[in-house]
Amino acid sequence: DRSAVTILVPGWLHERALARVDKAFNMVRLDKADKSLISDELAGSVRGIAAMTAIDAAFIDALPNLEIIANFGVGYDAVDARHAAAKSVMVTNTPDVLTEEVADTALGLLINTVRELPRAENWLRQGRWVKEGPYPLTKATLRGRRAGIFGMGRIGMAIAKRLEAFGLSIAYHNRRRVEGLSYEYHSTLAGLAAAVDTLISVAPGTAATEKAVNAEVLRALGPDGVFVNIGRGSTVDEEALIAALSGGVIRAAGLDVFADEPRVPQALIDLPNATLLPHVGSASVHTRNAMADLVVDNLIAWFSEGKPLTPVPETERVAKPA
Ligand code: 8YV
Repeated sequence: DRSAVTILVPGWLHERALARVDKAFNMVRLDKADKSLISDELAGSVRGIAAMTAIDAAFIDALPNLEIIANFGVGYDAVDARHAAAKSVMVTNTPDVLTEEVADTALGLLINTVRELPRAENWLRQGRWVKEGPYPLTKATLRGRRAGIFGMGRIGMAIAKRLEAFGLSIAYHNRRRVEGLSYEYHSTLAGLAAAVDTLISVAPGTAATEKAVNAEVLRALGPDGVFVNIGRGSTVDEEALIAALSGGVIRAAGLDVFADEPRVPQALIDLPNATLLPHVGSASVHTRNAMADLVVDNLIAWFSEGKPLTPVPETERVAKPA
């Protein structure tokens, strides 16, 4: 009987996910994912978590009968998946359903950054078109650009497909070369940056990608360089990026993600050559509904068939307890 299974929802969650978890299971909400908020009675009864917030090792350890953590988002850097695997706890994420939306956002952000469209719109809104004449010609163009993609997964591929249609050449850096892919592969990020002028990061936030986009990479990208980040803020050395943008080491940057969201360094906000978005890559009603459904469908599949729909690689082999 699924309705007797307790699913814990710590912190804020998408409304549709809440409604469906509540309907299918015994839903219990918690202010935040803090183990000090868990009563002894709750500790023993929780078998699943649906969350959009950080789930650390201590929180996992505080729930002895936990079987599954369904993460809202394709990136699951906020969940300690290695610890979950060690404790035989399944972790799922929400791939595929957001791929095209995030790729669309990446292209919009790239064009806004290169052609200064948000600034041009402000020019009109501030009445400067009438008073001062046309918005100044943009120094940068998409024409003739060479794109480098850092992180050639599902979203990276969808971005590459769009860039091809826009006439850009494409190269990439990934942990491994992708079999059967004809784009030029670079085994290092600095090598990729040196070969291109437009670097797009789609990389996940892991220990290996921490501050990977550093001063050396930005220098290699060069003075006409454009950097776009749609992956995770942790993959960038933000201080080095601010220095590169203010010192003309690269031309411009378009960022949807930041190291300490929702806090964005004032130095970035003050830079005219930074185009900034509040982490909206997947944020349409359509796509967030699909992500919400996948979160709940993973929980339902786990508790009815013993197999989730989209397990993360770290917990792929975790089996449902008898
Ligand atoms: C999430 C995202 O909605 O999927 C991801 O990895 O970054 C977004 O789509 C966001 O992380 C909130 O959990």
